[in-house]
Amino acid sequence: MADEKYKIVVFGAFGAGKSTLIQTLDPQAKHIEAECSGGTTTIALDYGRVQLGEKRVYLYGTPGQERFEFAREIIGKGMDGAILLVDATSPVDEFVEHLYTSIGAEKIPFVVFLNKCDTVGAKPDEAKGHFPGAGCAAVSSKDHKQARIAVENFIGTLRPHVTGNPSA
Ligand SMILES: Nc1nc2c(ncn2[C@@H]2O[C@H](COP(=O)(O)OP(=O)(O)O)[C@@H](O)[C@H]2O)c(=O)[nH]1
Ligand SMILES: [Mg+2]
Repeated sequence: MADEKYKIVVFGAFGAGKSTLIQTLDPQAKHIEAECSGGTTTIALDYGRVQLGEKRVYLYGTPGQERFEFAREIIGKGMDGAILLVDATSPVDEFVEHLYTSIGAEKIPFVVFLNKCDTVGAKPDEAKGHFPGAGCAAVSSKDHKQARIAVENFIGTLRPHVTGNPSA
């Protein structure tokens, strides 16, 4: 049986919950930290996999800091879909708006996850207003079931990369 493969890239500001989301979905996820600029700067990436029925989803977490635009561009190559993870407990700032605009320009399907909705300070409806036209889901990256359902719903809207013999 052919597996459908999806490359999904998670974007979001530092502290939005990207690593938490990927770790929750795949407890075996790898969190990679590399030193740049002679050891003065650390660049952090995440990689995890999740199997949803016949769908194999490869999750890549991008570094959240503004100066790592180059890394986001490299990691984003060939993605089938993107998740913009937003901390719904803090105001949507210019950087998050920038990520939203950049992802929108990529012409690939994306969804906005309004994160940390398990906390009393979360204001998902307020955050949602910043992403007109985008599909939004209120989530908690710490909640395995919720995170999995949100990703599954998004994957269900995508066209797969089918591997194996297409005529089989
Ligand atoms: N309450 C709550 N805290 C969260 C959630 N997601 C992430 N956090 C916390 O937010 C902080 C930043 O999360 P992290 O995954 O490191 O963010 P990243 O920089 O985007 O990778 C950590 O202290 C997490 O435990 C969530 O859904 N709910
Ligand atoms: Mg992280």
